[in-house]
Amino acid sequence: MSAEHSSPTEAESAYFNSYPPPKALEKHEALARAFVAHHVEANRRVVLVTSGGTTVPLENQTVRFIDNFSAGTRGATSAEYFLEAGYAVIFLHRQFSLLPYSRHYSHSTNCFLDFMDEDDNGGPDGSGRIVVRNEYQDAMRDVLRKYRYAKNNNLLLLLPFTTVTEYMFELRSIANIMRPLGANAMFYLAAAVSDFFIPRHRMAEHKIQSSDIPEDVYTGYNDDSHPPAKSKKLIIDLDPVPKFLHRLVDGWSPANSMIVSFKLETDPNLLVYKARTSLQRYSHHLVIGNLLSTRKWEVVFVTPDPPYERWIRVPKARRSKSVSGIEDQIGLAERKDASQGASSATTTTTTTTPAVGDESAAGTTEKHAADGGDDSEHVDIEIESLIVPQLVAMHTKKIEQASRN
Ligand code: PAZ
Repeated sequence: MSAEHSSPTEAESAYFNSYPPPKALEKHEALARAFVAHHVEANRRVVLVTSGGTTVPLENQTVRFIDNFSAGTRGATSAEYFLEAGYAVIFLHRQFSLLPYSRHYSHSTNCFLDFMDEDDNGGPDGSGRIVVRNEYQDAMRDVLRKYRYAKNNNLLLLLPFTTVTEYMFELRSIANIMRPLGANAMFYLAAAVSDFFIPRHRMAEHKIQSSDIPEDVYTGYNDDSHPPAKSKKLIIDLDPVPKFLHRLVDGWSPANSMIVSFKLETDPNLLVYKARTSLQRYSHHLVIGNLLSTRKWEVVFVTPDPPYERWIRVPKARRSKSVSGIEDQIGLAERKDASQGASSATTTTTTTTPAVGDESAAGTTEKHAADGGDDSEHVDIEIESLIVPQLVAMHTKKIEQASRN
């Protein structure tokens, strides 16, 4: 049966049976099992945060691969706010992408070496102890304490993946392992997962050669029908990656757990429509839509229940600077959609983070303005500090509903 006509369960078997499981899977499963058991015992909420981009290898013995832009900022930042809200976090992330806490001092932006110095009390050979420079002491101490707290209390489990297939295997396994958590489980799917790949049976085994070949190299073709033109081109034929959100919602995840997916678009005309379509297709609880150009400053919550669309924005004066972001595009996706007759509440949330279970999270200071209003404080706000408390409040409601049923 072709993948197009198979059921989600058949598509799952066909996909997973055609790959060997990732080498690290067994080890990751053991770690996840112990982590989940620990937090079930403590009756603590656990969120699986997925983060970063997936690669799509072009060869089995991979030299080249297709990748995407995601640095893992959304996932790593959100994980910190979940931890702050009392959750334990399984952080399923692209290897070498940003991590909670260490993201503040990476190797490129905010290079950690710039925060260090030698102290004045040099030894006999003139070499001083390495210390954090005075002006960074408070900020770094704060990050260090939070990091140590998470680590010492077994609240953060870091599990890396690289390829799209590794991601799929890990997601399936961890979701199953999370089952004993029931309603205390949340899935926060912020990773940028490739929509296209080369199925294993059509992948070149060895490095694709750019020279020493008589004609074009075609990889990913499932028959011998090469396009007619002859030149030294590499033509890649990709298949759609099976959509496993269906299986996560309907099979892998714990009963009553909360599932939040993200939808990224670049065209403001499409964002809300695509987010809504995804919610209808997979029947989960929330799609968070974002535009590539404005994702650090605004997102839209698309829900099955009123208000259906809810925009969350960082007020103008508190937006972080972003080299790649385009501030002029803030509000565009909402206005386009509103002009097509969709109902949408225009809200910008500017608040402090409430505690787990605080129902008032959604009732924080809200201003009705597309570009935000409050410029009384000039400290940058990370939009994840506005997103996560809203989710915590939604999760609380869901847990309460589950306990009544
Ligand atoms: O990792 P990052 O902070 O650079 O980007 C975050 C994001 C845009 C990948 C995320 O918010 C998202 O939308 N993930 C889902 C992408 C998608 O599959 O549509």
